[in-house]
Amino acid sequence: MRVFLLSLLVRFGCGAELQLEMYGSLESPNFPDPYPTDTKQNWTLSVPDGFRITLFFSHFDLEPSYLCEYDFVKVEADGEALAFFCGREETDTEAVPAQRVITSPRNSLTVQFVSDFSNEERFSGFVAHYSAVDIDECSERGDEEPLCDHFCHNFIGGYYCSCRYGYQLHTDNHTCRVDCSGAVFRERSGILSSVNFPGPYPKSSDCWYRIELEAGFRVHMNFDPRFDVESHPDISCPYDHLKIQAGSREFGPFCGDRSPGIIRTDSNIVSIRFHSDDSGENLGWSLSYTATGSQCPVPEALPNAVMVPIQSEYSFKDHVVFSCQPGFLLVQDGGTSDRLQLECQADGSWSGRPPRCDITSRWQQRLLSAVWKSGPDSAVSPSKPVPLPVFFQLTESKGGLKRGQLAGMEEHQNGSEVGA
Ligand SMILES: *[C@@H]1O[C@H](CO)[C@@H](O)[C@H](O)[C@H]1NC(C)=O
Ligand SMILES: *[C@@H]1O[C@H](CO)[C@@H](O)[C@H](O)[C@H]1NC(C)=O
Ligand SMILES: *[C@@H]1O[C@H](CO)[C@@H](O)[C@H](O)[C@H]1NC(C)=O
Ligand SMILES: [Ca+2]
Ligand SMILES: [Ca+2]
Ligand SMILES: [Ca+2]
Repeated sequence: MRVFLLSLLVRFGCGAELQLEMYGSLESPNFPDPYPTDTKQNWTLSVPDGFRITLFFSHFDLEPSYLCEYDFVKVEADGEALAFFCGREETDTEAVPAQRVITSPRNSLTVQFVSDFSNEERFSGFVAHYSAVDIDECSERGDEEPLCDHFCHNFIGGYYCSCRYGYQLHTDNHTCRVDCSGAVFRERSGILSSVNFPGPYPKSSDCWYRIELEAGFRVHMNFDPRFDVESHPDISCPYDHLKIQAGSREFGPFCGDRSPGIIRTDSNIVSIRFHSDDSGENLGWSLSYTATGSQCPVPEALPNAVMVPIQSEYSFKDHVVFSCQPGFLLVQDGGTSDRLQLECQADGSWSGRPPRCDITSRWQQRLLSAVWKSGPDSAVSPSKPVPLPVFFQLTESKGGLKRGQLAGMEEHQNGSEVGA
């Protein structure tokens, strides 16, 4: 007869080898002769990790007794009794194995046999067989959290986990992480969020995001009210957290279900780190950011000049273009031109000085200052006509003098560069 023994070798760190059988059998002492009296014997069965043991009694013949107090067989695993047998047939107070298959929760099992001082009826005892069966780790989890974050694959003697496309198995072999670092946002506005938002974010991941704008901008962030990062009632964000670093300022850690709302940083560079641990199903966070530039002073209205655009405030990167009213000449730094563009710079100053609009000929300048000497009211009021040559120049502004022109006339009157 061919005996086919399947066994696995399990290596231990110290080098010793323990042979773990995949199946086997056990018998009561002296079987098939009657078992001895006053006997206690234990069998410890073990199979490789990843398996459990099934035990089946093919023969069972013990002395019956009330609640099996004389002779008995007890099956235990991990300190818990799985079966307690005696007798020849099932009664109210005695249990026999019959066709029952006993299954251990894990890879070991002990069978204990005890006989008392007598075996007068020559009970023959028992024969039992055991074998290793695979544990289906993927489907036998009950209410516990699944072993694998995404996919679980059972095989004989073990199981392994895998992840959805775009994720990597963490070195814990169970959770699925993402490579979510290194994104740099260089636009003046944008949206950042945790991966999958508003779906559960990946576990075991560290995500770094950076907003990098030119110096001169300040980043403002506005968090979506939907905010859900795993938290703890007593300890500050021990599991998952969001931290923001902006220049020398730090914001966070943030976790829980209250959105951080609006965060105004003074920095043009912001880094955001989001850490998640290996469990939990939380929905994450999202934020939109905008940037405002350094503010430049509103340029003063210049005499006879037109400035576009007119805004209540000017910030970094904004432009203004100056040109002069007809009949006036744009002068800057000794030269003349049609128009001049100034830019609001990173440090909140303009890229140059505003130009000057000089009247084109000398006699016109004289007339203008002569008119001015009769008093400012006469110049602004359309009901009091001013001498023709000057009025001719000023009608271009359609319906009277603008503030800038009025101020300009003052300057012309006492300004050293024009000379009366
Ligand atoms: C057999 O195991 C049981 C517990 O499982 C223990 O109480 C008993 O002392 C053991 N008997 C022998 C003979 O090792
Ligand atoms: C994960 O699996 C690899 C190969 O299957 C193994 O070498 C490693 O020890 C495992 N890591 C853990 C933490 O179980
Ligand atoms: C010109 O007049 C204005 C107000 O009328 C005055 O503020 C300014 O200092 C004067 N400039 C000169 C150079 O006198
Ligand atoms: Ca007995
Ligand atoms: Ca398995
Ligand atoms: Ca978590």
